[in-house]
Parts: sequence; C-alpha cells; structure tokens
Amino acid sequence: MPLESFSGPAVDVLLARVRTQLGPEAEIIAVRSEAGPDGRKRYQVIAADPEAAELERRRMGTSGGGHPLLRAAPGRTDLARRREGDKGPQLIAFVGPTGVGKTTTIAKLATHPDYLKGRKVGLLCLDTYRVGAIEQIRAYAEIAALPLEVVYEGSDLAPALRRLGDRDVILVDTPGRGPRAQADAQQVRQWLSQLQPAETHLVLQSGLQRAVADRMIEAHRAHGITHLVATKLDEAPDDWTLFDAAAEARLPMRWVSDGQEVPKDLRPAAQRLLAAVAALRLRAAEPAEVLA
Ligand SMILES: Nc1nc2c(ncn2[C@@H]2O[C@H](COP(=O)(O)OP(=O)(O)OP(=O)(O)O)[C@@H](O)[C@H]2O)c(=O)[nH]1
Ligand SMILES: [Mg+2]
Repeated sequence: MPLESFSGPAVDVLLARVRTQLGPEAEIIAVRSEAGPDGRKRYQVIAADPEAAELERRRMGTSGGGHPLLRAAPGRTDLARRREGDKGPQLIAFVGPTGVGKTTTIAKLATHPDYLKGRKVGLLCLDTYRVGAIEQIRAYAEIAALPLEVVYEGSDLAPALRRLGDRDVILVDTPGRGPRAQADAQQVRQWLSQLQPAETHLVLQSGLQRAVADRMIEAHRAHGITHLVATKLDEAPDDWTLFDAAAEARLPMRWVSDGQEVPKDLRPAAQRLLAAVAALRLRAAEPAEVLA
C-alpha cells in the first residue's frame, strides 16, 4: 500500500494508530484538518512506511523527477524557468473575480522580503475601467518605490513594456470585472495574449463550494492560467477546496494569502498542495480507509 489514511477527531490517537499499523518508523506525509458534519474538527493523517514514503517523496518531491504538479511549484523564490532565448523581464499576471485579493497579493509579493528576493520588480496594471481604478496599486507602488505603468488601451502596451524593460519581473494586475463585464474580460484576455506572461495565476478566495471553484477554473482557462493562488485562508483555515481543485485541475500553486496585512500575510503553498496531491493519490489508489 503506497499511502494510508487515518481519520478521526484526535491527532494523537491517529498518530498512535499510524505507528501501530505501519510500525514505529512510519512517516507522516501530510495532516489535513477539516470541519466535520457536526462542525467539530476532524483530522486526516496521511502516512506511509519508510520504503513507501521514500517512493512517494520521490514521486511528489520537487527534485529528481517529482510529481508534475509539485515540480512546477518549486521554492518560494523560484519562478518559471526562463525559456531559451527569453529576453527582458519575466511577466507574472494575476486574474480572477473581483475582490478576491489580486492587487493585495501583488503588493505583498512586490514588497515581501522572502519572495522575488534580489529581483527588480515592476508593476503593470491593465485598467479596463478607463476611469483609473488604480489608486490602490499606485499607493503600494509609491510606498515601495516601484515603477508602475497603467495600460488603458492596446497602444499603451508596447511603450509601457519598454519603460519597464530594465525590470527582472513585472507583476501584472487586472481588474476583476468592469461595468461591462463581458467586453472587459475579452479585453483583458486579448492584452494578456499579447503580453504572453510566463505565468498567469488565477486568484480565488477560500470558502468557495467545490463546484463553484471548478467553474471558475474552467471559465478562466481562456486567460491561459498556469497557476492558482488561494486567498483569505485566514477566514477559512480548514478549507481544502482550492487545494483539492488545483491538484485535480493540475494547476500548481506557489503562494497562499492568509490575511490583509501587506506584505506579512503571504505564505508558500507547497506544504498544503502536497497534502492535496497526497489525498488525491490516495483517492485514486482507493485504499481501505482506516477510521479511528
Ligand atoms: N481576510 C483577508 N482579506 C484579504 C486577503 N487578501 C485580500 N483581502 C482583502 O480583500 C479585499 C479586496 O482585495 P483586493 O486586493 O482589492 O482584491 P482584487 O482582486 O484586486 O479586487 P478587484 O481589483 O476589484 O478585482 C481587500 O479589503 C483586501 O484587504 C486575505 O488573504 N485575507
Ligand atoms: Mg484589484
């Protein structure tokens, strides 16, 4: 059995069962906590014996082959590998419904001491409102002394990119939804396809129903999304929906946002994504679930 799952309300009981069942050397791959149907917390411990754990780590790990999902989400500072012949700044775009935290996440990334370390960051705002809904990102840009370019129409794209040409990374902010939702989405899609970002992160807030999250992912495929960012995890800390959806949709995740404070409330997603991948592998392998 590659991975075993142990579920119940008390972690210490589950860990004891892991050792009884799999031996004293058993390794814990991941622990997930979830609110049970009665509202009480339940835990799922995913574990394996040392041999199977080693195999799983190799399969899921970030080096030496690795699970394709986790291989695409390496360390906290590592962005997409530069493609051969790539010149100029690397563009990382953020898309998603209105109010999910796109601009806040960009502000955190741009100013956090741990992420994008040592890289020269620029900000590019695609403003389809045409009335300058950009005060928020402008304020962050000023505080952090980062260059910001705003694109109001297609002809602004090239000069904006030229002016940001000395940057290593350009974070691209997009509006959630303008007054003319359909037309705006199409406009953003078109500009993004011209910009060809190295990565396009779909930003979604935690607490969504699974079917809604899946619909959002599908609806944004046309934007060329490559990653998912989960925000507002502070409001739903036990919610695994976005991680499970990302694992199933094969969308890697680099960061999660768990609060409003800039830049503090941004964390690497790897640990949670690994737990989601492990749970998915477990479900796919259909092992006999051991209930405590
Ligand atoms: N609790 C909590 N609030 C957050 C988090 N991330 C962002 N917010 C808040 O959510 C609200 C919307 O954030 P924005 O960054 O403006 O969202 P947006 O996606 O850029 O919104 P639009 O530009 O209108 O599409 C703000 O009040 C943020 O402070 C988070 O991780 N947790
Ligand atoms: Mg915004």
